Amino acid sequence: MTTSQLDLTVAFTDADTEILERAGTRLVSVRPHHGGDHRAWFTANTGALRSAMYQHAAVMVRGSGLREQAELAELAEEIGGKTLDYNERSTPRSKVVGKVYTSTEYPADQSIPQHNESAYSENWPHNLFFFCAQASLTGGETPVADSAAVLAGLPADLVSRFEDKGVLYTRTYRTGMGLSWQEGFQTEDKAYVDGYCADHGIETAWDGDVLRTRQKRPATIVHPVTGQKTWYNQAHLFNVLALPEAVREGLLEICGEDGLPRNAYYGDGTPITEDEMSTIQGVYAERTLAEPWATGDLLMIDNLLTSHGRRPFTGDRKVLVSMTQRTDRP
Ligand SMILES: O=C(O)CCC(=O)C(=O)O
Repeated sequence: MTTSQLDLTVAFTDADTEILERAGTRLVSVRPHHGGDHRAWFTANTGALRSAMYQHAAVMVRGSGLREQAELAELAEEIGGKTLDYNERSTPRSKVVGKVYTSTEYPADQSIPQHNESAYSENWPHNLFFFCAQASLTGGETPVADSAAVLAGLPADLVSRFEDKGVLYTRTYRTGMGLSWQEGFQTEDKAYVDGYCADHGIETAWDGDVLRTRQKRPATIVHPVTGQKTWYNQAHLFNVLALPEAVREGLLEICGEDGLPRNAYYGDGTPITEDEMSTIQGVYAERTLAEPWATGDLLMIDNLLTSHGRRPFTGDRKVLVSMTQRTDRP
């Protein structure tokens, strides 16, 4: 990783700014001198924060001054636009207050692979605001990787196959393994699920209380403001090959391929090979930048331009998230 002072630094007022870079991924670390009035600092720097995110940078505001959990959604709304509920879920998260959620609740000794939030859905957020309410003892970073740099790093033939075919996401919702449909869609009403799926291009098949879905989505996206094309999908995360071998084999034995909680293929149903998976995982690994959290830090990212994940950790850790959608979304 290298450190540099780019033009971006001049954009922030009353702050020390450092830009960290690794293989096309940038993280702007900003330490505000807000003199106790952190909200005034955020208001004065809203334009700079937005512009930094558009320049493919994740922005880490050190010592943000946030005190109340609800403040996270207020700030997110001020900077990013309308705050969103976490719908069409793929991971467990708990609502803390209003549009503030815990980040994905996942075993502490495991990593969460890089991903663009909800890229498997039509309802993805533009911006993510992660707040560290309690830093872990060790590890627990939220790594970021630039999604245009990831696209540029992938072999052209793999990208063109994915762009031609898209990504097919398959899911089986059942109680006790992965998410139930009630948790995934936040309802007790099957008719609501059918309506939502019909409106969002998701095929459904019910078997009692077990729901299987299939949805095809693009592998890349063009950012509506910057015009940049990025690698924007969760094929490498949904694919069963992402799981440790023992877990994968156990799941396949119990559920069969058709009943896996989640899996991903090329859009025409062709399998994604082990080689292709390791190519994608390798490109992410080369471009990932992970900085330690301190309690009180706030990480902001443009979800179309920057992926995020989570490293294993020890000790208590509490990271909250609010997600927003630009109100002028095309
Ligand atoms: O806990 C974190 O740092 C991020 C977890 C995550 O990947 C998510 O909530 O989408």
